[in-house]
Amino acid sequence: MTASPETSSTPNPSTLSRRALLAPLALLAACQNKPAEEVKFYTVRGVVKALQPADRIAVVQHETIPGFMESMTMEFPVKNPDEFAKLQVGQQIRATLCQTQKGLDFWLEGIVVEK
Ligand SMILES: [Cu+2]
Repeated sequence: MTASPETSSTPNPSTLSRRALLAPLALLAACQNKPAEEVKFYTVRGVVKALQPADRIAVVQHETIPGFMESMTMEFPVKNPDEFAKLQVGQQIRATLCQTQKGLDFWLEGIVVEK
């Protein structure tokens, strides 16, 4: 028995710090990946009326969202920069509205341009 106790059990410090950095990004990546009890999902259809790139907000005139909201025009954050970049005023879109259980945070993702 001459195995060194150092080799297998000592965590690599650089691996640990990388994990610490990546974990929050992974949580933001997609609401579908969050635990089911934390986020509610709704399908939203509507027309993009305005875009606010500084805050990555899309103003959308949306249809009724059953169980959540009547039709209205309102601001939706779009967390994913790539998705926001594809939006244009006048587009008819369909998207998933993700809302944290406490209702303090909501955003659109999985945006599909229908027209
Ligand atoms: Cu609304």
